[in-house]
Amino acid sequence: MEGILIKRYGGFYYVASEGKVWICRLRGKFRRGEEPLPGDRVYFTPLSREEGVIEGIGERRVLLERPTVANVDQAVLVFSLAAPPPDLQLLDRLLFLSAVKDLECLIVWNKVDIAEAENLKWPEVYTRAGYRNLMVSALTGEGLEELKEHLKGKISTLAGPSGAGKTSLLNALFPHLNLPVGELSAKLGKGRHTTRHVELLPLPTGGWVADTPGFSRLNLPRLAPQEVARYFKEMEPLIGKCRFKSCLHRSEPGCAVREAVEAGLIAPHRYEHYLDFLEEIMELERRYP
Ligand SMILES: Nc1nc2c(ncn2[C@@H]2O[C@H](COP(=O)(O)OP(=O)(O)OP(=O)(O)O)[C@@H](O)[C@H]2O)c(=O)[nH]1
Ligand SMILES: [Mg+2]
Ligand SMILES: [Zn+2]
Repeated sequence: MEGILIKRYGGFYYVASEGKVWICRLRGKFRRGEEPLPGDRVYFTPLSREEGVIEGIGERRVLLERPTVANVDQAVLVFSLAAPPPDLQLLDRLLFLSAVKDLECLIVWNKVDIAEAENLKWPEVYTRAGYRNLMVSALTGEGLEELKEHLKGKISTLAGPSGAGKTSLLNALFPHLNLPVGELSAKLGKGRHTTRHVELLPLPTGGWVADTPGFSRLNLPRLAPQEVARYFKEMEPLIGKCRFKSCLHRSEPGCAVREAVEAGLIAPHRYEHYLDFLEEIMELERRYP
């Protein structure tokens, strides 16, 4: 039979097929690192009415490492407008990595009900940069109908820091799921890593959404330094417009990217993050040539 792997837990693989979930083990032939991941199509032999053995994996279109999930159509990046305040460096990393993987993104700004005034500008800043944005509240329900529309019929993964409200949003959208939600730590105002496993949940509107554990660190991939700007949506159209073909948009004269920053067309923090990522990627090249 064929199915979709929705969760790995305690050495078992949960496979959805023909409207139910099969608890499977792996056939012994799988090597370390070649095991199926949530989102993979798998082939299995039923052993009873709810158990089976996984025999093989279908072709993998996309593989994300953080969160670890395969074959998603889009990443829904959940950040909160207060408690915890949005970590824009992490957001820009996620946008950058998704662009490298050619994966569609949707930024979801949660907790609009308690948003700090200075954070209300971010959705517009990112819309101007060329990204899709939604402002929502899992608590009041604001923006949730629109979010539901975006999830319909697709395989999506949530991603973002712990405490941003990923699980709360799923509960608010689909109350029958009844997923456990975490408290914020009073001292740090951060989440407590309540969701511990990636799990694909079937949507009543068709499609799947993966709830995932929050994280705060994300490494960059190896890339040529000249490629970095291409994965910032607002910089991409400027490529080739600098005086020098090899421009890295740092302090070269006649740089179209820097001119756009100075003219207020590129948000200063985005340019700062560009410089950070460039430096990090060049450091990788120096260390592991
Ligand atoms: N005021 C307000 N609080 C919210 C909202 N959404 C979530 N919260 C609270 O934020 C806290 C964290 O929510 P979770 O849904 O567990 O966050 P998470 O992103 O799933 O966190 P991890 O599973 O650790 O990655 C909980 O105390 C929620 O009640 C919202 O829209 N408004
Ligand atoms: Mg969670
Ligand atoms: Zn330049």
